[in-house]
Amino acid sequence: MTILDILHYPDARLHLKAQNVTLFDSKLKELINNMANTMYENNGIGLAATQVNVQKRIFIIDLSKNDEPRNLITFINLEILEKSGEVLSEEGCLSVPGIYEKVYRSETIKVKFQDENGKSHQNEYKGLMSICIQHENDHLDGKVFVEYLSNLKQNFIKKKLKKIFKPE
Ligand code: GNR
Ligand code: NI
Repeated sequence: MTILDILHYPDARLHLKAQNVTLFDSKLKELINNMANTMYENNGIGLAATQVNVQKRIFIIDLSKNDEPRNLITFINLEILEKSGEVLSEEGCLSVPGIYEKVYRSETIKVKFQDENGKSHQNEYKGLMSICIQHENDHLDGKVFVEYLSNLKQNFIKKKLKKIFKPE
């Protein structure tokens, strides 16, 4: 069981753009397995490959409650086909620990993606799943949710996190 290191904002590697997955092999499954262990260990509901310093278009989400069986969903090469509506959503991020801020997201999204076996799916999502998919897909484009906030707030958050994660 491998727990991967999570990059913390403002790490420049969080702003790299991820590339499509072309090979659906056992190495991919191992990466997804390690990402899942890392997400569960840190009590996250989602994790994007960018956050563990892998620039591939992979993210995972599990919205199951603590008293429910796990329900991991793997999204590979996701594309947003249609968006509609707007909602204010309070978000947190494992790469921005301790910070919770409201940002605007599309309410409903229609997406296509592949699963860990390369099989294609098309689906419409609303609610927390829609918000989480947009948050994770942003990571793959090199975007962290705090970039939707004012520069003043971003600078405050940078200062605060630099203090916490100061190299010894
Ligand atoms: O654990 C997480 N919670 C969360 C809450 C509201 C909106 C998005 C998220 S995703 C986040 C995990 C994470 O950082 N994924 O990239
Ligand atoms: Ni995040």
